[in-house]
Amino acid sequence: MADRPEDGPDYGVKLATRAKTKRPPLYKVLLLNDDYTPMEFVVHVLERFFGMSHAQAFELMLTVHKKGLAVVGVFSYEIAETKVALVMDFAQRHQHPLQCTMEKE
Ligand code: TYC
Repeated sequence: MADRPEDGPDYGVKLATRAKTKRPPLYKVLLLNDDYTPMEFVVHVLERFFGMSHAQAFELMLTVHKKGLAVVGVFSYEIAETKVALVMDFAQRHQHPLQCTMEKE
């Protein structure tokens, strides 16, 4: 503030110059390996719910099979939550123990 008496007292409060735009947090959706879910079922899940090609889905399924888990995608909270729910529901309806979870990035 300029030091003109007509401005009143200067309390030294710094005015914000820029609006703070915080990016919303992102969440990783993880697929976990198990010994019972058929490989073809996992490939189908990846194609159906994550828009992967057959080749991409097969490769990621093999990564989960070998390493125990893999990140399937990164999404906003709501989208990640929905994907996890859809996968878990689909697996349950087909009586497979496939597990899908989410984790803050
Ligand atoms: N391990 C399973 C099998 O040998 C295949 C599998 C892959 C299961 C990925 C789950 O997320 C998974 N049939």
